[in-house]
Amino acid sequence: VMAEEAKKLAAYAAVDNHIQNNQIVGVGSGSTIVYAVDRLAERVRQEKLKIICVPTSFQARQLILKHGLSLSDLDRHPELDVAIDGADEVDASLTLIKGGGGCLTQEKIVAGCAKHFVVIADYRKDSKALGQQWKKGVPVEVIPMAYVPVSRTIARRFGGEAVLRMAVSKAGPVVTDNSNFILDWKFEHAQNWKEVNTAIKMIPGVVETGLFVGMAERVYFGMEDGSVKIRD
Ligand code: DER
Repeated sequence: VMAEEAKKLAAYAAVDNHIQNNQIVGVGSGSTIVYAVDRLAERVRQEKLKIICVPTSFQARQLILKHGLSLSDLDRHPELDVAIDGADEVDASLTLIKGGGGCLTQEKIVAGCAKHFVVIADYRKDSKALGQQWKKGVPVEVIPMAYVPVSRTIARRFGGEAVLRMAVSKAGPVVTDNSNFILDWKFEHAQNWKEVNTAIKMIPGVVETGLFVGMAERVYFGMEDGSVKIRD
């Protein structure tokens, strides 16, 4: 099957396995999650489920509202039963690169508030080691006034280069839902991702990294043959 169909297979499997009545659900961002919200809305209607959704971006918020699902936030629901989100790449130990869509910060916050964090992805994201499939680097959200020193520090300490993400449909850099910039760190070789995540997070001006280490409980991969592979 094509990648889009594979995304749908993963999304439906995750929603059907993890969503039940009376849940608070974290809704991720990107294109794969669109299929999950479609399925979630269909089940809410058919089974009259009571579900409250907490978004991870303006995009997720729009998805929730478009489907007439109950919209809430972490002020009212700081503990979520489950969060479902996509990923740009998944390695053998379930370390993720996220942030291809620029929503990594709120995604990581919501994932961290969920009892269970479940990832949905097509086969292209299935990797042995970060960087093998995803070539755009690790996104790092930064305070705009700090992007140059942060970029220089990352390159000096960890190699490669951290490039300011420029917008396509707007002049100038991408501005996140949190009014920040994004650096895409094109790393050169495998790292101790747990250590690197912490070290980058500690650089003054860094808001969040797109490295999700030890957070995902399970990944549903939609495969080319139409099957769904689960990695725990
Ligand atoms: O930007 C993000 O973090 C998205 O969740 C990304 O990781 C997955 O986006 P996709 O489902 O469109 O590939």
